[in-house]
Amino acid sequence: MASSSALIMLLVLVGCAAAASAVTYNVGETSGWTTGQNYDNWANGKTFAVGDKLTFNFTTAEHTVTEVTKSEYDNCAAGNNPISDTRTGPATIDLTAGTHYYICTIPQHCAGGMKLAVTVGSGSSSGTPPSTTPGSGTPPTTPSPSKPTGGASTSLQASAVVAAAAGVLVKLALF
Ligand SMILES: *[C@@H]1O[C@H](CO)[C@@H](O)[C@H](O)[C@H]1NC(C)=O
Ligand SMILES: [Cu+2]
Repeated sequence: MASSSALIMLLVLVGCAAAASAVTYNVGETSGWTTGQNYDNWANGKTFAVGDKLTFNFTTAEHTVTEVTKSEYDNCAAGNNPISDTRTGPATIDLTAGTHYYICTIPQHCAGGMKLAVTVGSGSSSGTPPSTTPGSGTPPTTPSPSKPTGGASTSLQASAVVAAAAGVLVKLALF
């Protein structure tokens, strides 16, 4: 039964590739969500995609993760109706498309560094997608597995793995 164990291996590999495409970010890394940090520096250079998650590591009652508007973020002042207000830590938040502004509403904490803005791309890549509109121009039969553009390459690699796995499965079935 060599073919069935090979098949299981393939399924595991495909599963890992799919799981690897969504990322959970630990905000502030080992420092967690606390005062005295610079979360702009932490977020700098990271690409956030829909489906990724942010984990804010903090002790309940010591901090909050409160999503606010840009002006509230800029002024470090949450209104009475924040977009969301998470008071239990650690907190994991699913990222949706758009720019999200998080602050801590404990007095002086936002001014003390507890503010984070993240911009989440609408899909596979960060910011404005380049020229990868499906169905336009390029012939659809040739997959291009190595596009060197940020987050897009992850999903392209994942689909390349899936395509390769499908090909091997067909070969196994023919044995
Ligand atoms: C969260 O913070 C606690 C206390 O500082 C620490 O022990 C724990 O390792 C942190 N967890 C992560 C995932 O960083
Ligand atoms: Cu705080």
